[in-house]
Amino acid sequence: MTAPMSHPRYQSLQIRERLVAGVEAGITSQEGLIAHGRGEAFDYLLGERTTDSAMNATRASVAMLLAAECPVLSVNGNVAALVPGEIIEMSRIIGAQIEINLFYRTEKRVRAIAAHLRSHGASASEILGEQPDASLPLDHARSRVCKDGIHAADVVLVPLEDGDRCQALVGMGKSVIAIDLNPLSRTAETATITIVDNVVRAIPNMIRLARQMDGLPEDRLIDIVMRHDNRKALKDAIREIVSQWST
Ligand code: PTJ
Repeated sequence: MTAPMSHPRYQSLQIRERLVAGVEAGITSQEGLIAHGRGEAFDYLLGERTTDSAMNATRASVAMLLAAECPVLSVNGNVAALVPGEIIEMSRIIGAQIEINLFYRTEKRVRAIAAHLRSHGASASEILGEQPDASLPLDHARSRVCKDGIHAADVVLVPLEDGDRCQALVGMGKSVIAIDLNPLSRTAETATITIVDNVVRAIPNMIRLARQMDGLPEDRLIDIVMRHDNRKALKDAIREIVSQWST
């Protein structure tokens, strides 16, 4: 079914359809649909907009990625279905690797995601994750990473994360940027910077800011990162939800 453009929830229905198509194409897990439903509920509470605190976190994240020596963008089944072209575009502006890393890992789904990213213009060498050769201290499939990718990264972007891997990456001394609509999640609290926004808005915002900020001196980028306080940003996000519904 294709939602009519006149439908008041057209955008939201379109996103759902992209994820359902992702499941049908073997890219997104069925569990990904459930995770999306949870995200939708928080997005509704946020007013389905990028809040001021999310934009501040986005700016700090872009500064962190631009200042990084070895940045990696982690891709799962939801991200591949929702923002495949945008992830590739951002990786090129930032100079980051893309690595497929799945919670519900099957080799078939990893291959389908890699082929999907290639069909959106990525070259084979831009996509890591098909042949993991290193591991994170985790007892599930997300432990399987690439030596030259997530394992070596100093900054990892983890959209739609589970708290475990976020904790493991931070424990390894890496800076972690999470994109998570739930400001109360373990991931949101554990990440170095959390962007409380929908990936379909956050990644295009990151691309726009990366274009503007590319070329800023390193000390300026580091200053932007240092002035960001994740705990305060999460409190601001909760305040923005409350004020959205209390007027
Ligand atoms: O493709 P796989 O196998 O790696 O599986 C991916 C999922 C997302 C299924 C897996 O990581 C998972 O189970 O995630 P969780 O633990 O359900 O967490 C997903 C988080 O992402 C929740 O806090 C949601 O609120 C949030 N979320 C869902 N959709 C979006 C989102 N955040 C930003 N943008 C979204 N579109």
